[in-house]
Amino acid sequence: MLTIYSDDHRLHHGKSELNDGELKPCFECPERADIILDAVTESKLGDVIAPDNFGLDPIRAVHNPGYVAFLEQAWNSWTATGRHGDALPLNWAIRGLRQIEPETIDGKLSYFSFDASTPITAGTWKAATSAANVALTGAANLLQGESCAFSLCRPPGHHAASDYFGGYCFLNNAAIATQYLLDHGATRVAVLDVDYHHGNGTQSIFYERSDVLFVSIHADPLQEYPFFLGHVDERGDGAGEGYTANFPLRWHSSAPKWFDALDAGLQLIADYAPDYVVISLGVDTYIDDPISQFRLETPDYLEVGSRIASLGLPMLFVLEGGYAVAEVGRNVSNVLVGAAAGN
Ligand code: 7XA
Ligand code: ZN
Repeated sequence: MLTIYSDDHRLHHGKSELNDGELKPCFECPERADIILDAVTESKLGDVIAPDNFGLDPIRAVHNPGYVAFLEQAWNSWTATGRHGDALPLNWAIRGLRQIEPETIDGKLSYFSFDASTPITAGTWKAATSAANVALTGAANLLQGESCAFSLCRPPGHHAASDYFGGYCFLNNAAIATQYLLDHGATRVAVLDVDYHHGNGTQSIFYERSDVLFVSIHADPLQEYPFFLGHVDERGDGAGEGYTANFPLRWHSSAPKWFDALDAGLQLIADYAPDYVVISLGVDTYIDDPISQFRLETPDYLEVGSRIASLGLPMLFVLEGGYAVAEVGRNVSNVLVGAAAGN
């Protein structure tokens, strides 16, 4: 299995996020990627390569150009106002408020975001575009015949929609890779999101399309972040009706219950018969994850990988969440080892 990685992820290092009513050190930190890379290397999964640069076109194929321009400029606009610390939004245009893009950076941060957990720093744009290139390089290798690749993306992506950021995500790496596969010969791609949190960004990007099947297993949005998407009755719209499948599970759901949902999701993917499967790989389903409430344990991740590989399809794993820093490396590498063994 090929791994794609870039040191550029270190350029994004937020200081704090709003959590439990306090500004706390960001859970999504550079150390995560370093530890995962070490575990992947120790597991002798295969070559680790640097990403190619695909430019902005594949990013603009998924994200609104105005949003991309905002992200590119955000740090400069923020510091031009005399601020030096990380940029965070202050309020949001909820019910009854108008969706008109403001002129100032503070207004734009609010307009283009949905939480206060996702600081923009000096290196965020460079790191986010590099993560997109890491995902795209994985996709390009699949198109060239590779059966399985791991894009070690940081910052993650699945909460980022066409025109908003949040949940530690700026550019939707999995969606960008998926669109690239479709633009280069694939007819159908399945996205399987096994992160603890619902992939609201990915769902909304592909919600009205039948060329992407989006399947997600996640904590019930009635209880858990991102709260406002991920219910079972969200099944797609228009041409996309029937091409979104959500498996929300209650807090503290057992591992067997989680695996039942995985099997049901895999059956949908098998029936869809896609050319490729893109897996949004979060391991914040882990029992000791500091911000999550599921119960998977380290050996379970081998089984996650081997069940996904049983589809017998080319697979691109794209890193999302997982914050139990001491175990995140082994948990991710176990999925990949399980997938490689079953491949
Ligand atoms: O998959 N998404 C994540 O892991 C990020 C969840 C963000 C929660 C925000 C808590 N302050
Ligand atoms: Zn997550």
